[in-house]
Amino acid sequence: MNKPIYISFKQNTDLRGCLTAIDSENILPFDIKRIFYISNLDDIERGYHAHRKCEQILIPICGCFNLVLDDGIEETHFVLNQSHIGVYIPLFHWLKMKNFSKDCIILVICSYKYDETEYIRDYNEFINEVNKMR
Ligand code: T46
Repeated sequence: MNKPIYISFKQNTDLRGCLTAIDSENILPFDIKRIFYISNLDDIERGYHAHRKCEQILIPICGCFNLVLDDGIEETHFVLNQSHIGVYIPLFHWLKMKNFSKDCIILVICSYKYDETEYIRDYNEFINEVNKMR
């Protein structure tokens, strides 16, 4: 099973501002099939699911939030507070997102189309499936 990791993207900063490029050929562990972004976040936690087929990279392009990833054995905590640093989420990792700043916008890069049947939204089912893979 792949491990979650921080991924840093190159920032091009000059007097005009900052441009961050996400180059799938050089940096990403998968081909991009879809992107979406999450904004207008409240204090309510999001996530509480895992993916069977869709790998993802989450990037806080504005503001900050906390991410917790659970591989069925242990939780790993990530602080996402820089617009050029994201976290790669492998398959079969239960994810929770919380502590969003008021200005937070999360860009999500995906390896797979939106398909509700590839989500695992029940934690006991997640544990059962992960244990079968070990
Ligand atoms: C994830 C985290 C980081 C769509 O119609 N199309 C889409 O491409 C997506 C991603 C979602 N939806 C619908 C499904 C739900 O009715 O949008 C609604 C909200 O989705 P959800 O409750 O899953 O939102 P989050 O923030 O808990 O999770 C989302 C993604 O769904 C998920 O893939 O890993 O962001």
